[in-house]
Amino acid sequence: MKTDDINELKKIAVKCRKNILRMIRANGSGHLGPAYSCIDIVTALYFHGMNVDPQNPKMADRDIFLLSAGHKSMAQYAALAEAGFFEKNILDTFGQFGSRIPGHPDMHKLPGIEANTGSLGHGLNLACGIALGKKQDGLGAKVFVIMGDGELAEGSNWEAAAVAAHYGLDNLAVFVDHNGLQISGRTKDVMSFEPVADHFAGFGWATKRITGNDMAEIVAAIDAIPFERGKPSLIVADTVKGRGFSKAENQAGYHYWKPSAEDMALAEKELEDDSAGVGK
Ligand SMILES: Cc1ncc(C[n+]2csc(CCOP(=O)(O)OP(=O)(O)O)c2C)c(N)n1
Ligand SMILES: [Mg+2]
Repeated sequence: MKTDDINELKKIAVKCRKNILRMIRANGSGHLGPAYSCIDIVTALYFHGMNVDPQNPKMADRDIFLLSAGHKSMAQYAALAEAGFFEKNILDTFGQFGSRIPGHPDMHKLPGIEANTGSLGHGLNLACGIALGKKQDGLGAKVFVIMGDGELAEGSNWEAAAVAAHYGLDNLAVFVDHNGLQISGRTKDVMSFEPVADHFAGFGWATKRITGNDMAEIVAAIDAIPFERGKPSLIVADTVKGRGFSKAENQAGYHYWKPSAEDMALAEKELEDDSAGVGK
């Protein structure tokens, strides 16, 4: 399941985007922009970076992934399904009453989900506790988090940023999905936390900035973790919200998408013929 091959990872990211469209088709709507924005990072984590086993999702020395921005859930479900954590026909139940893949991730419903997220501003705090515990048990596991850039407006994140540095959690790595948009517009207009890397560095984190839809750059960043011994790692991942569907790219209006039949067909076609270029 794991690969170092960048082209192979790009192809898997296309399959994951197809899984996302499958969920939206089944449910009639979903967070397309947020899921597409981070799916290249999620793909690289599950298929290159993380020590996880779909056959043994609770293995003691596994790496931990927390999707702090839980509204991006389809990205994680897409990768978990592609990796074999659950049967793909479950994708067709997305968002429906009683589904194992509800709108926001639920650790009690699906193997591979480590925490319930969706209320923004909690994932990093949970991750700090888990990373501290993992350090103490000496198994060498890493903890990975994906946050949104709009999510940084939650003050709880900054307490966690201080805690992670204070305890020297160099087994913790955070990707900020830096797409410049949140639910209702540009992060710089709604609530700005720029420059993101400098704020985390001020608390004592080691930081890198990458293009977050560029598979080679994502893989290089993952391979460099921890960036400095004794410090948590922060990756500002410059992404395009909606990357992979031309109409949605960099559009706040596609944060939550209820597609017409024509638009869904167009989004599917762009993946099929790869006119969006995400597999190239
Ligand atoms: C505590 C909390 N407040 C508000 C929301 C509603 N909400 C859902 S997504 C979102 C915007 C998130 O923007 P960002 O973190 O930039 O993620 P993106 O959509 O760009 O992936 C908001 C405000 C929430 N889920 N939790
Ligand atoms: Mg954002």
